[in-house]
Amino acid sequence: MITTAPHRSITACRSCGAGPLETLMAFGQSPLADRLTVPGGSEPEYRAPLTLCHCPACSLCQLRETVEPDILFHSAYPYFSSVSPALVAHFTDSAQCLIDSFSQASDVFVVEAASNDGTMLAPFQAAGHRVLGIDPAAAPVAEARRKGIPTDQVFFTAGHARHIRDRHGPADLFIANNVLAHVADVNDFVAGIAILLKDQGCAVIEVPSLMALVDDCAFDTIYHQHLLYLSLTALAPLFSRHGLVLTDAEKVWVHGGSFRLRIARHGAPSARLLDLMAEEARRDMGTRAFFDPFLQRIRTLCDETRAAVTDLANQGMRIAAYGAAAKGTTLLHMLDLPAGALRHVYDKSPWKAGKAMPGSGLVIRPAPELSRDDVDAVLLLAWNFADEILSENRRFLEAGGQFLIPVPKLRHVRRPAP
Ligand code: DWN
Repeated sequence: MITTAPHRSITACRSCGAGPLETLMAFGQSPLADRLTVPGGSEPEYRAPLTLCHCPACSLCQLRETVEPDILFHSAYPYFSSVSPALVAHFTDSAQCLIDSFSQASDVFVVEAASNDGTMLAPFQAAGHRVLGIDPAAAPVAEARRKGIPTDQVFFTAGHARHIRDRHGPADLFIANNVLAHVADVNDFVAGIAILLKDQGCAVIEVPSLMALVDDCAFDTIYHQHLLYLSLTALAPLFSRHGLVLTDAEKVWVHGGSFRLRIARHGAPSARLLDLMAEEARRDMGTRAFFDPFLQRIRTLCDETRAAVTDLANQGMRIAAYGAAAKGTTLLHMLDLPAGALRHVYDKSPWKAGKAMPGSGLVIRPAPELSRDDVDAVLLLAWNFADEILSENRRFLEAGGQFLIPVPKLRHVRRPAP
C-alpha cells in the first residue's frame, strides 16, 4: 500500500532564510530511498514529492520537501559504510592522515557525526585517542558499539553538542562525512560544530559536490535523505554565519564526486580552495544557465537507458539490477521500466538480502548468486562502485554476461578488464 510520507514543504532557504526558492526539477511522488520493504509484508510503502530547488540569494541547491527524519533514518536503516572495501580504505586513509597531523598532541578528542558503524573512528581509537560517535540509526550504532566505539544514538544537534562539551570537554577534531547534506536544520548543525570545537580545533567534513553531480549527470543521488546539494559558494556563508571559516577543500572520488572540507575558527583559505571557488564562479553555478543542460541530460540519459534495457529484453535476455543503492531508487523511479523488465537486484550487503527496493519492489538477492543464476545482463545501480563491482564479477563477464552502467553516460561492459 503506497502512503504519502509525513513531510513539510519549505518556502525559505534552509541556509540563509531568503525566499522564494526557484524550482529546478520536480521528480514527482518518489519512493523513499533506503526504506527497504519486506516482500509481501504489511508495511506501507512511503512516497513523497521530490522537488529540487535553488536559492537565488545564497545559491544553495536544496529539496523543497523535508520528510520526517524518523521515517527516513528508521530503525532498519540499511546503510553500512563497511560494505565497500574501497570506502573503508578511503575513510581509513583519511583517518590516518588526520592521526599523523595530531602525532605531537596528547589526549586528542575526536567526535564524528553520522559515525555509522564506526569505520572512521576505529583508527583514531587504535591510535590512543578519545573518540565519540553520533548516529541515529540503530543497526549501525549497534555494530559500532560491538566494535567498542562509544556512540550516542541521536542526531547531531547544537543541543547535543553542548551536552557532549559539558560531559567530555571540547573536541580537537569533528568529523562529518556524508551527513551535512542530510540535515534539515543545517544552521543548527553548524552551530553545533562551533559549540563543540576547541579554539584551535578543526572540522573535516566530506560532502557530495553539486558540480560533480551536474557534470556526471548523477541525478539519481537526488533523493529525500539528501536535502542539500552543496557548492563551496553556498557553504562559505553558512560556516561564516556561525563564526567558522572554510579554510580548505579537496576533491575526492567518493559517492560520485565529493569535497573534503576543512573548517576552523580561524585561518586563511588555501590556494586550492580559492581555485575551486573561482571555478564555481566561472561556471555561474547560481544561475539557470548552469542547470538547464543538466535537466535535459537527465531526460536523455533516462531515454537511452530505458531503450537499452528494452532492446536487451526484446532480444530475449534475462535482465537484473546490481547494487540496491539508495540512488537506485531514484534511477528506477525515473526510468519507469515496465513491470518485470528487471527480475531482481543483487547486493553484497548482508543487511539488505531478502528485502525489496522501495518503488520498484525488486527483491534483493545476495551478490554471489549472480554467477549462478540465469541472468544475461545487469543494470548497475551502484555505478559509483563500478570498478569494484566489475572486478568482483569477472566470472559473470567471462561467461558472457554484461553490465549496463547508466551514469555518467550509458555504457555496456561485456568483458572483464585486462
Ligand atoms: O547518503 C548516502 C550515501 C552517502 O551513501 C546514504 N543515503 C546511503 C548511501 O547511498 P547508497 O545506498 O547509494 O550507497 P552506495 O554505497 O552507493 O550503495 C551501494 C550499494 O551497492 C550498497 O547496498 C552495497 C552494494 N554493493 C555491492 O553490492 N557490491 C557495493 C559494493 C562496493 C559492491 O562491491
